[in-house]
Amino acid sequence: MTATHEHHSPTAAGSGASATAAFKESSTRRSTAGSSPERVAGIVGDILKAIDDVVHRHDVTYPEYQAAKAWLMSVGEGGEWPLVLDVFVEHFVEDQVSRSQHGTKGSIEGPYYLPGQAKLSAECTLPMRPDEKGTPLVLSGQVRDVDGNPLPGAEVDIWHADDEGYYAGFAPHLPDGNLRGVVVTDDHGRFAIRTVQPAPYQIPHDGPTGALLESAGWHPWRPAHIHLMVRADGHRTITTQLYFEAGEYLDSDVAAATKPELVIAPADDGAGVRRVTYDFELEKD
Ligand code: MBD
Ligand code: FE
Repeated sequence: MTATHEHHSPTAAGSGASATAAFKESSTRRSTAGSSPERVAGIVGDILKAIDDVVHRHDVTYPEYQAAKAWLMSVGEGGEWPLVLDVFVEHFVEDQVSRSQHGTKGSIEGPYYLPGQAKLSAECTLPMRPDEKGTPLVLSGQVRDVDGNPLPGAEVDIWHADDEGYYAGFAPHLPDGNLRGVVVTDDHGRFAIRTVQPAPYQIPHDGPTGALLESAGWHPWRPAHIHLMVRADGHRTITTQLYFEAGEYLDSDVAAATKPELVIAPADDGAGVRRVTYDFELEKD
């Protein structure tokens, strides 16, 4: 079979299982620091009260309760909890955390971050297939602290979907590490990353998350985006995403994770390469 579309569409269950495994591997995400019985009771108690409020306001019936229960079970069985939570809930948490964050705006991490990617020098091309499709894109910029001092040796950890909207590590046809890398800034804190423009991302529609979207009449799309995690010693890591001006679904992101400050406008350089600069500002720990 030739390298065309259908045969390599990853399944919801496949990418869900990969996302679940990736999350479980990262122990740093499960710190219980700051927890106490009072805090658990307060937070969980208020979540239950919010559900109570919804049940009353919508006069929820037993069949609806049983349908919700069946759906929640299928989300677990399909390994789609990382997807469901990061699409529908993470943006609330990110919004709250960002209130105490200075410098570059953050956005949600989503389910497809994989640590430990290839370290690349400041001026680099992301790992890609020899025939990688998509418009060439060069993202360059500088990492600085909030006082404007450059941060040499900072890490720009970048990952994004390919020209068909698929992520390496979550779609079996893609080589590991494709369109992912950890770029180390130069002596002036600068970087220049060559890659290809990602396509909008469609939430897998053959599993329970897709079924919910369909039942609610909501579309399954995220606008095209590039994920970044920018780290420097002694500074607060920024997890964010960049979006493209005039991109489809910018105003209706199913994951509600766009911010006007994160929209870039690459310009064609006359040789078929789109170029854009974006600088990152990190606050001290
Ligand atoms: C993605 O690529 C993503 O960024 C989010 C937040 C959810 C699902 C897929
Ligand atoms: Fe994404």
